[in-house]
Formats: sequence, C-alpha cells, structure tokens
Amino acid sequence: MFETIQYVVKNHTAWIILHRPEKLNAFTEQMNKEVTKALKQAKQDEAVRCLVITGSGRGFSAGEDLAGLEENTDYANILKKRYHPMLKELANLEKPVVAAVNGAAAGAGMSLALACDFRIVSEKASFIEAFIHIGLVPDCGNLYYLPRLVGHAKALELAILGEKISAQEAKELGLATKVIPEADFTEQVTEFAHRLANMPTKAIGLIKRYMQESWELSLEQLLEKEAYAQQAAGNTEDHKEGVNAFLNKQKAVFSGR
Ligand code: T3D
Repeated sequence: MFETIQYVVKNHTAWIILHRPEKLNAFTEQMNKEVTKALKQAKQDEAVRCLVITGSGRGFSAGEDLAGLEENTDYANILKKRYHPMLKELANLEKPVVAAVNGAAAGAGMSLALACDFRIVSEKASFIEAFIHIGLVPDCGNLYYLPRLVGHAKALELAILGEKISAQEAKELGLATKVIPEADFTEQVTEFAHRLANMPTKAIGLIKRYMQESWELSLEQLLEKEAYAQQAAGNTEDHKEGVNAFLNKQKAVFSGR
C-alpha cells in the first residue's frame, strides 16, 4: 500500500518508518503524501494511542531529496503543497508522537523530528540545520519549533552556523528526551512507546492542544482553556480509573477512553 514508508500498528502504537534508506530517507513528493496519509490513518484509528516516526537504515531523514530540485523550482509551492499538509496533520494530532531518531536528521528531516513531542535519539544520531549550506532558510516549522525548544540565541546559532549537533549535545540542549546506545535503540523506543500507549490518551491530547495554544494566549485566556480541558479530562473513563486505582492502592489500567 505504501512504497516510500512502512506503516505498522502493533500494541496500540503506529510505526511510520521512512523507507528510502539508500538516500538517508530524503523526502520526495510521494513520501510527503504517504506520511500525511499514514498520519491521518493513525489519527482515525482508535486502537492507536501512540505514534513513532523513525527511519530505515542509517539515517532518520536527510530532508528534501536534492536530486529532485531544478533551476526554477517553486519552493513555496513545494512547501505548501507537499510539506504543510503533513506538518499540520502532525501538529493537530492529539496522540503522543515520538521521533525515534536513529541517525542523521538534516534539513526538513530535522524539522520533522522537532515537530514531534519526544525525540528519542540513538547515540549514533545527529541533527543538522543543513539548509544554510545550500543557501536556504530553515523551513517545515523549523523556525517555529527550534527557538521554542532551545531558546532564541541558540536557535539562531544552530540555524546560521549549521554545525552538526551530536546526540549528546542534543540532550544537553533539551532537544533529545533521551540518548540510547545503538544496540538497545529499538527495544528502548518500543518500551517508551508502550508506556505512552498505556497512558490516559485523551488527557495527553488535551495537554498537547492547550500547551500549544498557550503561546498565543494571555494567562486569563489560558485559565479558561485549562478549566475546559479539565472538565473534558474529568469526564473520561481514564480519570475514574485513575482515582479508583489510587484509592484502592492498585495500578491503574488506562483504556484511552
Ligand atoms: O521547497 C523545497 O523543496 C525546499 C525544501 C527544503 C527542505 C530541505 O530539507 S533543504 C535541506 C536538504 N538536505 C540537505 O541539504 C542534507 C544533505 N545531506 C547531507 O548533508 C548529508 O548526507 C548528511 C549530513 C545528512 C549525512 O552525511 P553522510 O556522510 O552520513 O551521508 P552521505 O554520504 O552524504 O549520504 C548518503 C547517500 O544519501 C548519498 O548517496 P550516494 O552517494 O551514496 O548515492 C547522498 O547523496 C544521499 N543523500 C543524502 N542526503 C540527500 C541525499 N540524496 C538526496 N537528497 C538529500 N537530501
């Protein structure tokens, strides 16, 4: 069904595996379309309570496939038509999304990782704001997510100098949730995804939505939103399960409802 990605649902987790390993999973139009389709599928599938995006082979993604660029490439059109639907789908997904960064994440590949909620990073992985090396500016939400994650000054430095960031540096900057030895990577990513997939999914969705909106709101407006979100979370089965389990000194078993 897909050619440039693999899509597998297992144990309530949807795995989107970028699959052009010989090109370090560089993006083509088809890959943009397939990732967008997979994200929609995962959003609609109630059995899916966590997503993992990772790469095949030794790279996460090297961004746009540069071999496809022409002298008169309409960059704005490519971004709007191919990348923006994918990034908007990702931003509006009310389920936890993990970027399992197995190798180099460069250009739009780095942007994709930044747009996820967590970045679990192999010790062999690296991030690179590759855009500047070909005279371009960071895109695909990179200028939005990067300063929010690492602060304005550091984001400017990374975007302008375009130096490679190692996994350990990414951890120190707050870009990486954790760094994992290569040999344990798949196992630990799977464990992390399993943990997320067994949490109160609706509450996670609400946290994502309102933390995102908080950037645009006053404190008063946000307090209103929090009250609404708490009411919605308070009406879930998972809230009842959590309270009952606590009072009965048991481990809560959340259903995502
Ligand atoms: O609107 C628009 O269309 C513009 C959108 C732009 C968004 C962007 O993403 S712009 C940024 C594009 N990406 C880059 O500039 C990164 C280019 N790649 C690299 O700098 C390096 O490959 C890496 C630092 C990521 C990894 O280096 P290394 O030494 O580990 O691997 P390599 O040998 O460079 O690459 C391995 C193969 O993948 C190689 O192919 P070959 O020679 O074995 O046949 C290489 O050409 C290919 N590859 C890597 N990146 C790309 C690519 N092929 C096409 N496009 C790529 N981006």
